[in-house]
Amino acid sequence: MTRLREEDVCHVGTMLSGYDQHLLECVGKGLAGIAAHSVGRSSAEFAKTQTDISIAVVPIAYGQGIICGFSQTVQEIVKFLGFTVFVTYQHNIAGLAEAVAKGAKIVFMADDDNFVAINVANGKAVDNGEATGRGYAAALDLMAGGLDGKQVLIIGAGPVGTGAAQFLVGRGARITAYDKNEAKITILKRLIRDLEVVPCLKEGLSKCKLVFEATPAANTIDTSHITPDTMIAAPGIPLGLDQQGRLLLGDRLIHDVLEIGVATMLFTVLTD
Ligand code: PYL
Repeated sequence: MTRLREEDVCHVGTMLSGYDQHLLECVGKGLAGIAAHSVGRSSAEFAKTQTDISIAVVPIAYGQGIICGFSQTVQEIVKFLGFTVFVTYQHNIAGLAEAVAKGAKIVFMADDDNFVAINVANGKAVDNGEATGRGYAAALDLMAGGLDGKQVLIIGAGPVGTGAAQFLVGRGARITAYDKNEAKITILKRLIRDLEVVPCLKEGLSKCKLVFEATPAANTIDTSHITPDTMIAAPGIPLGLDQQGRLLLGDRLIHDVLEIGVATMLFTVLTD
């Protein structure tokens, strides 16, 4: 998981409306609709809960410390989805206590290794990695008009790639996976029956037009493999495509820094 920087998040809040419209045009649903799809619901089902709950974001100063703008960006994404949300004045444990004292039902917090959302009322918790994988897989499902019987290449078998694989299989996709780390592939094989594994990225990209890029590396996908049928879901930074690849893909690329992951985390812990 690549640590975000202030410059990665500082513009997210001001661009949410435009990004939501972009998702609507290229995926068929906006941020709320994609997150709802990731939990098998419609966004209308969450509209009812927006008014009666309060959500907190707690800055965590342990380890490498606070990322300027990170908590505020999470707050802006949650607010854009129509919920009441605040960033605690206190950090760390004191911030968690403040959140609970102020009646927050959902708490978001991230240290250097984990970013979680916890439903204080029912104890449900979700990690950003799995949620991001599932949320992006839901977006790819919508963009592709359904995945039943379709082959999807997953590059990277970590928490994000694994979260994506489980959702994609649930939607009927056949999974081909590549990861240079054999141990990760072995774990994924236990979770995904009939998983096909390719020995190199080139072979995977030549076989699959639907691609889920879940590695912390930049430019993993060579533009020579991008065809008019290629669709790519590539969460987080660095992006696994160069500028030419982004231009070639246009509206067939799903990519952001935090938005789909945070929206999916929220709708996941709101779902009983
Ligand atoms: C959750 C993001 C997604 C990609 N990389 C992950 C990251 O940057 N993690 C570190 C988050 C640290 C937040 C800091 C704060 O401001 O509360 N502890």
